[in-house]
Amino acid sequence: MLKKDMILLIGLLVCVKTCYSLDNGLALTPPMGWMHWQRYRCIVDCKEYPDDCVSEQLFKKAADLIVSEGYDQLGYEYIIVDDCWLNKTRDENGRLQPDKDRFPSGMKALADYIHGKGLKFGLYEDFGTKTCAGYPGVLGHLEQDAQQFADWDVDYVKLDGCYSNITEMYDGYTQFGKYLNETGRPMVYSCSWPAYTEPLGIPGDYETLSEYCNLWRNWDDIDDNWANVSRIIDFFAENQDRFIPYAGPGHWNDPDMLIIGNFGLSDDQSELQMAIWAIMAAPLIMSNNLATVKPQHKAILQNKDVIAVNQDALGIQGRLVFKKNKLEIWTRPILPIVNNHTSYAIAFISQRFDGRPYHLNTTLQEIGLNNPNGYTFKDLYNPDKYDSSEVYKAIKVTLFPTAVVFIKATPVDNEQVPNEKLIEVKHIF
Ligand SMILES: *[C@@H]1O[C@H](CO)[C@@H](O)[C@H](O)[C@H]1NC(C)=O
Ligand SMILES: *[C@@H]1O[C@H](CO)[C@@H](O)[C@H](O)[C@H]1NC(C)=O
Ligand SMILES: *[C@@H]1O[C@H](CO)[C@@H](O)[C@H](O)[C@H]1NC(C)=O
Ligand SMILES: *[C@@H]1O[C@H](CO)[C@@H](O)[C@H](O)[C@H]1NC(C)=O
Ligand SMILES: *[C@@H]1O[C@H](CO)[C@@H](O)[C@H](O)[C@H]1NC(C)=O
Ligand SMILES: CC(=O)N[C@H]1CO[C@H](CO)[C@@H](O)[C@@H]1O
Repeated sequence: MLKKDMILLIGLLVCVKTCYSLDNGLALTPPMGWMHWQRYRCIVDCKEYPDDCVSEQLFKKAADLIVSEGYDQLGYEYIIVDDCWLNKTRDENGRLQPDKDRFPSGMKALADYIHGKGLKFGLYEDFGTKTCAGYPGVLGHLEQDAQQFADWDVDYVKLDGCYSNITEMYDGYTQFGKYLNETGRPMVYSCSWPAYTEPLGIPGDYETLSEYCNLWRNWDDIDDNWANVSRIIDFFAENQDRFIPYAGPGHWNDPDMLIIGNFGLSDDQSELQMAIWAIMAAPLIMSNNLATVKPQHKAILQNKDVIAVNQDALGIQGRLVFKKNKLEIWTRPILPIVNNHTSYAIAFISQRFDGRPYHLNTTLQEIGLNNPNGYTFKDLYNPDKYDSSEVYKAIKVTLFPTAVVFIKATPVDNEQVPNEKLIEVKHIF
């Protein structure tokens, strides 16, 4: 079977439930970029915090650093303004206006600056009477605000859900999506709707979300600590059968921002967040100070192999396949396809805190990797670990507390191997 047909077939299998998904041509792979919220919150006092307040300077500096530090070359492209950019009142014509002390040049000028760097511009609003921080929400102005965003050359809209009635969210989120579409300007549409219902025990309407939104926040906000990362991973694992069918090119589950490069995660935990976000086909939206990210954290954020897993064109969200004693195995089917078998990203993670190492071993078949000829391995954080001419049918890894071993397994096609004797099939236990 042609590789192209195989991709299509897998695509169809994945979209059984989502064949009416949003078609604005955007977010065919999970969006990548930078957003201010987790790191900078709602700092509006620019006298006291001139370098950290939510102002046009902050976003211009982020755009500069995305380019000068080479993040743009890896795919990070959206510079997203979260809450606290607005004036507390609309103008005399009912239009949204930015706080003119902190955004004196206006939003169109900021969009132009960001576009001038070859990047894209994201902007926050809220379906409700007010944003979470108390600025004007879009309720009562849906069409006008969608048009305003288009007029400002916005490329990505995050629509939050504070100060709104959850029974009105179905109509609100779908209607705003229609108005965005009617502007004629393609804008990625990020919906926070399920983040307001799931914590109340009300399952998100992922069928509708995938028809109207490019991504949606399934759960609570992330803070800068391991406990939050761990809770999000557990929540997505517990609910994976509900979430995974709706992920695919153009529409993604969003477990929230990458906090790598801040204060709360160890080096191992940073590798782990990046690996699991890659397995989950999650948007890679950093929220950090790009000027002070430590070199080892920058290397994680810029790991090409891990980003390639996240951005894999099959667009299949991976899943938890094994869990015992807080040791877990996650897998995600990815390209290339060899002999009708996909490759896989495999993340072995420990959520334990006791300092001792734990061995985790499995045959590849037990975790769903069925190529009879075996697989070659690449350890994505330790690329020299495996010799690419060796073939494996099983694996054993050593895990330390809250750490990850992240492997790419590529199926071997024996017919293409010139000298079978060169290949040693290994069972490592
Ligand atoms: C907010 O808008 C009001 C009314 O348009 C205006 O008088 C005021 O100067 C604005 N304040 C800021 C900080 O933008
Ligand atoms: C929420 O909206 C529904 C439907 O419009 C309405 O019946 C209900 O009273 C509203 N609840 C609140 C608290 O406003
Ligand atoms: C609007 O929706 C139509 C139908 O899904 C789609 O073909 C078109 O690309 C969308 N346009 C924009 C600007 O999102
Ligand atoms: C993150 O931790 C805070 C407390 O710091 C908590 O309120 C919040 O619910 C947590 N979020 C998640 C996603 O677990
Ligand atoms: C590839 O897989 C498909 C779907 O499982 C199957 O129909 C087809 O016969 C397979 N082709 C080969 C060459 O094994
Ligand atoms: C976690 C795990 O899979 N451990 C297994 C490793 O292999 C030994 C020996 O076959 C098993 O006893 C463990 O259960």
